[in-house]
Amino acid sequence: MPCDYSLYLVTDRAILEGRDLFQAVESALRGGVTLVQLREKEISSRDFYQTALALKDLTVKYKVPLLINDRLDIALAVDADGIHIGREDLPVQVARRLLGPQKIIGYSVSDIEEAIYGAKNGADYLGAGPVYTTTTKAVTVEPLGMEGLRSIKESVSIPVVGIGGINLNNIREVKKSGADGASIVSGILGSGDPARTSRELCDAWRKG
Ligand code: TZP
Ligand code: MG
Repeated sequence: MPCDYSLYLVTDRAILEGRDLFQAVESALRGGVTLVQLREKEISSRDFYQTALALKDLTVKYKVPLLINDRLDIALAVDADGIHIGREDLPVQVARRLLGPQKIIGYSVSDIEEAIYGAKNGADYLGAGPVYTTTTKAVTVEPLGMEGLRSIKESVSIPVVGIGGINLNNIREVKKSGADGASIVSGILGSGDPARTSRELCDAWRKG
């Protein structure tokens, strides 16, 4: 089944500042996010598993795929729809061998060389970033900007989603640069009303 990457929510508890993760994600799902990635960097494997299990129920209810950041074991344990990995995680081809052909594998890239590597080794889509400056993740590379995002998109034939600093003010630019979707953390979870913000982001993406 083809995946709709257009409004891709990535979770981060720090952004929630104590607000409930499930309520925030459900709100974003009501607003129309098309894909959800559970990204946890600081919890135990058991807590990661329990969170993933509960989020799986929620995403199934809204018929939206759930991807797991980094952890192939957690993805397999909860039968998630796939994983999102980067160059410090399992190699893409190994993840593909373990997950099989049906699961979605996303790969993080910041330049054309990494993009070609990911596409060649079996990724289904690329997360290209940071597109703009962001404080959500400590990044060492310069933002790609529109030109960088466009050149990555043109270097591969698989879908490319932009990530990093995307919000209502710039999501149209991301679409114009040829991306297949916008991957967003703080632009949705940092909003007091994720449903409304997601609805507005969806509209902005659709109308271009
Ligand atoms: N990878 C590259 S930038 C980033 C990740 C996970 C963080 C994006 O967060 P935000 O809040 O949408 O800028
Ligand atoms: Mg990773």
